[in-house]
Amino acid sequence: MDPAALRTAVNQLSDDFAWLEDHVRSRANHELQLGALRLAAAVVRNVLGPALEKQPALPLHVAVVGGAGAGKSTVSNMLMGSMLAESNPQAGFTRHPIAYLKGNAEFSLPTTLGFLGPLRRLDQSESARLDQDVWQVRRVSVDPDQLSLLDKFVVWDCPDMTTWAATGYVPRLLEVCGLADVIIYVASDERYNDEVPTQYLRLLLEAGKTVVVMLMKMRATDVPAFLAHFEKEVVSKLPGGPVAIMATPQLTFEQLSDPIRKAMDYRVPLLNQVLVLGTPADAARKRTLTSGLRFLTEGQAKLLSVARADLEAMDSWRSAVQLGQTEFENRYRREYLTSEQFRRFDEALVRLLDLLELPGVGRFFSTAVNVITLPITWAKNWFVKAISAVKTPAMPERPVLEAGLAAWSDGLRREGAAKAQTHPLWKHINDGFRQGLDRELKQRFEASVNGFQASLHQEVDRCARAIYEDLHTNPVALNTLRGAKFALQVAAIITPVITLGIGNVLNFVLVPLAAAVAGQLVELLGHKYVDFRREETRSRQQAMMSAQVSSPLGQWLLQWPTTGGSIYEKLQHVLRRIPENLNAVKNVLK
Ligand SMILES: Nc1nc2c(ncn2[C@@H]2O[C@H](COP(=O)(O)OP(=O)(O)OP(=O)(O)O)[C@@H](O)[C@H]2O)c(=O)[nH]1
Ligand SMILES: [Mg+2]
Repeated sequence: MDPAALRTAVNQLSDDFAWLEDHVRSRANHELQLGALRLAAAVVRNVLGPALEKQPALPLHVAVVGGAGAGKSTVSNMLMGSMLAESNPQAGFTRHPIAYLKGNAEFSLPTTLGFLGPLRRLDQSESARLDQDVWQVRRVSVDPDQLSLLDKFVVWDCPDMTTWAATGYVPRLLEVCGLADVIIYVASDERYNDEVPTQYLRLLLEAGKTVVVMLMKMRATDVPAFLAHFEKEVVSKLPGGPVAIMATPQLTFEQLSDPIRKAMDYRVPLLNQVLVLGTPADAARKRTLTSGLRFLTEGQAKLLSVARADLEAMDSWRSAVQLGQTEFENRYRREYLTSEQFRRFDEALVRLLDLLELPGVGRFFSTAVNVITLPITWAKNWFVKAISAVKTPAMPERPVLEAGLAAWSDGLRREGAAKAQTHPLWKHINDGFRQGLDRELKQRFEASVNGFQASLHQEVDRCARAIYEDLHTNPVALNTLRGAKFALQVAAIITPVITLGIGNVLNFVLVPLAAAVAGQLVELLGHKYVDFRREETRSRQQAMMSAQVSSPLGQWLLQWPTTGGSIYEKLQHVLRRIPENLNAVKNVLK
């Protein structure tokens, strides 16, 4: 794949995740899944994108996250060794991500298009309280004699994790989480197992992020008990786990204002832990990339499951359409085809029997036989007429088809009305019927039925004609059949004569009778053959109707909600494209 195509794949991927998120935003109880989609898009933009562009591993990114007022800005200050991050008693103070970068760093932030997605970089320093979709960079001067992270890492102080409401600052937070190589999850003693931050922690672990937990603000004597408690109450219920759980007891004001010298006991272990995770940098970045890809590919079904309700609604629409189609086809067979006699075949039978008559002088024989069997044939015809029930004529074809269509369409309209409240797709269908979906269906039906009937008449005609024309073109078969018929009649005539002797008066009765029976036998075979062909034509007509009328209508109905630029068309598109693009990107990166 060429670089331009890859770039397109990455852009489409992050756009498609964003579209999906937008698509399900209005639904209730989807917040966690929306968060996962947002994180997925952020991983695509900030990890996959730079990797494809072969951006260097440095700088690595450490993001400091946690509940409101947990001590994130305080931990950020410990990490960078200065007081640049505003820690504030007001919970929810930090409102946008702030990147702390070494003042004279040899590295720079990624230059990939789409880096940090929808967030705008501020040109100048602003208060951490600025509540906008922005991020800013603050430069930190690093004392070369002190242990520092900033030779390798950018430290990101983030807004809190106390809500999933995507309308506020949550997208800013998740954007940086997607980027991060290491995440420090901060929890303070009073709220260490709050539900929402714990849900975030779970998501980060599910996404394969490398997480270090830092517990804050407890009394020094409580540290062991607190660590054990966190392990038992929170970590044991999570998938996988953080790489380390650390604690910083309540610091004094002096310690907070000079973490390098005065909070060394807590700062140094934390720095060492993060540095270990970032060494070597290439391996750390590779880990971020691999786990990001795993999250996106193995977790794909879960990520896309937000669209499950849509897919279920589409499935139930498909079932309703197919059910209607089957009933339409059955009705056609039941009400029309089974009673349709195809008169052309009766005519074909006459012509077939005619063809079996002997030509030339043989005609005299046939005529003679016909004459002597005439009274018996009359008697038989009269008898058959008397006992056979009057056949009900078939309903004309078109009204049957029209009634079938009306039932199909009505059924779907009723289903649409009944389910309109259950899912937007059904509402869309219900609206469609209100705006004339059934009229459009009828128009399509008319067009296809006209085409079908024209081709049908030709087909029935061809089949009926084939019954005798085939024999015309095959003189060997024709002569064999004629010969067989002749032999049968001769045998029927001479058998009584030989048996009774030529002078027996009974011959006057038995000879015509035997000749008539032989004639009837031939006629019966002809009937059977023509009926067989008639039945064949009936099946073929059913198949033709299905191919030319009911199937195209069914297909059109199935597609209807997903065409014409509807969101369901886009949804199908997105659900198909995400796996394709992921695969393409994965194949290049693995
Ligand atoms: N004395 C003392 N105060 C602390 C300690 N850790 C945090 N605090 C205070 O707790 C308050 C909240 O800390 P922050 O670091 O601002 O917390 P945060 O997680 O960044 O909060 P938001 O940005 O508002 O979400 C601040 O007033 C801090 O000074 C500590 O160890 N000792
Ligand atoms: Mg803060």
